[in-house]
Amino acid sequence: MKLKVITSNPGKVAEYQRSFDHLGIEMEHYKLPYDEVQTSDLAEVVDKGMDEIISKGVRNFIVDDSGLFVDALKGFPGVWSAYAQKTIGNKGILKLMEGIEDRGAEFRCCIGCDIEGQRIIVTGICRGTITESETGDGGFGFDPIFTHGGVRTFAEIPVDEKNNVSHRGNAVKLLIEEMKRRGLV
Ligand code: ITT
Repeated sequence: MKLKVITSNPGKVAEYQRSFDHLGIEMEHYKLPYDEVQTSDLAEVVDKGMDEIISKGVRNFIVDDSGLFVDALKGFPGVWSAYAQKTIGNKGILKLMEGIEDRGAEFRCCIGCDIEGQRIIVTGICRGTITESETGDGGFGFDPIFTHGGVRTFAEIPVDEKNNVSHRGNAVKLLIEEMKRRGLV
């Protein structure tokens, strides 16, 4: 079986491929821009995005809307994560966090999967902390400033290790459970 991963982000595709390898499901990077509705609810963005993609005749795909929610910044950048990453970047987030002791944050990932005419939407969370500086060359986005275990950042660990604990990995676990429950895999 093959699923399209509809995203502009090749890092997401690599993570999905590792997560679905053991099921023999192949991930195909598919670029198709779709509107991301302005809402504070990741699942709503995904649900509306899926309607639009299906209306263009594309089926059997995954879409993923994710974000970093920092406690001390009242959830910022949250639904504005892509914009924040492009504008102020990781250095800008670290700057906003200067002198702040509460470094708590969480990544959230909402996955929408269209498979054999069925729709599954799941959300995964990963709690962690914002580091004092950027570390590591792996991963993407906010990975160099986020640590789950308090030592290495997501940019310093292999994809499999990130998938074991990450927001996306946790969402994938729920997705696979639901696929199995429905007899789709
Ligand atoms: P698409 O919307 O095209 O899928 P994107 O990278 O813009 O790609 P999101 O809107 O879901 O994806 O992500 C918002 C931002 O959060 C973006 O800058 C990502 O790089 C970042 N992000 C998402 N997941 C992440 C992860 O696992 N690790 C680090 N940063 C992540």
